Amino acid sequence: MNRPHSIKAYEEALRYIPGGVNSPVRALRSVGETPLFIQKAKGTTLTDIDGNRFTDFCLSWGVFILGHAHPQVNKAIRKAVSQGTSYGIPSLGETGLAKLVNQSFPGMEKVRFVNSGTEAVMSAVRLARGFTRRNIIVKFDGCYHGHADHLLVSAGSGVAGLSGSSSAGVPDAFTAYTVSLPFNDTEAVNRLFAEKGEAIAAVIVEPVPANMGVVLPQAGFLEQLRNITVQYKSLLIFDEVITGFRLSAGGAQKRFGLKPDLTTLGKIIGGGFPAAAFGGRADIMSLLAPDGPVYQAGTLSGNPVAMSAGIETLQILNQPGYYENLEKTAANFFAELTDAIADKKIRLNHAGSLFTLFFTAAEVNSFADAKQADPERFSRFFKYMLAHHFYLSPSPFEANFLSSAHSETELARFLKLVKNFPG
Ligand code: KE4
Repeated sequence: MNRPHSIKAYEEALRYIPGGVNSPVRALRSVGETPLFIQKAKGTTLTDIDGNRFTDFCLSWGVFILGHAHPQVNKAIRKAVSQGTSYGIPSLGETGLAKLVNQSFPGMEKVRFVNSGTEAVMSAVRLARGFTRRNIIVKFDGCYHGHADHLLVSAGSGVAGLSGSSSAGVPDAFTAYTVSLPFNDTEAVNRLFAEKGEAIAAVIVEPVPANMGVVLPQAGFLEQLRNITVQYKSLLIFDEVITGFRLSAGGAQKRFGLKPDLTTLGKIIGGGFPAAAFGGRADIMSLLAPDGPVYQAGTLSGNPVAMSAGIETLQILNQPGYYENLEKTAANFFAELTDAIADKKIRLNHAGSLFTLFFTAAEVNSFADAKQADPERFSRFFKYMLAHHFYLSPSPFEANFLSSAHSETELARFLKLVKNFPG
């Protein structure tokens, strides 16, 4: 496949933008490829500036559960844009989207909109510390919660590729109150709380981590996080930036029947625009400025265009049968994918419409397990699929995403390619 325009565009981008990208994982360094430069996207099809078309399984990192450029969402966006794109003054869409979030996530009694998942998590953590007047935050190895200084500790996603899974430029003092434990290690959680429970402000977790690749919570693990945080009067934060509106209309918390104290959302909620949210118990949220002493703000937060895209997206997702249909498609696909990899020493982890193929025969239940998979084989698989016009999430520490726009034909082609993958 010829990509001369992308190659030339990347050379120019490198002159002006670090790594030629505005988010590291897009540089395709972990798969040794030159990034695509996309001209347009519609449904599940990406078209690059060389005219090559790809079936997209990354979907802007999980945003487009409906597929790119959904006509109803685009119509709502066009209408919103015609009325101005930002006011910096309240607009009806903010309350409209907050009500939809509250309907799907009843534990989110109050919601504040921000512009990225990083902002949502950073704000939720500050709120948890303000509410509990404690400092320690517990996270889990391989979970990624955005790039706020204090959370770049043993993080997944693009950080996983850095040495030590942390970041330069973060003073030790900034991570002194962050403790990262192995995911699924209930004993480690119990030991930490026994030792420091009274000083722990919150536990933050991706209820189904997708930033070390998809890893499933083992039976009782999330329930123990809920129980022990109640016992020690710490807060439980579910980072549902990926799982929210994906694992069900009410995210992972509805699927598992658990109620965190705070939840963060992103990606799907913005319908393709920069919008994210944090929210939870009203008594905790009442500490947020202007009501309370915990400050948080944002010029474009609750932007009317993003709100309109989010409202239209959620209204489509709320239509009867949407998730049942997506789950049915996903279940059939994963059953066939399991067959396709049967003798290939590849491990499939999936939840809802999220999935990761780990290039190892071993189970993957933690970041340490995920790091045992073979990156070279992943890289060969990524290139093989790209050569056959499938764009996967370009890192072994990421998830792939099904959407309601993927056709049976596309899924069948994907399966056939996996079955014939030589590596
Ligand atoms: P953003 O700041 O990138 O909007 O969201 C940060 C974030 C927070 N929490 C979770 C669970 C997340 O997955 C993310 C961001 N996800 C990555 C992909 N794994 C974004 C892609 C990128 O970094 O370019």
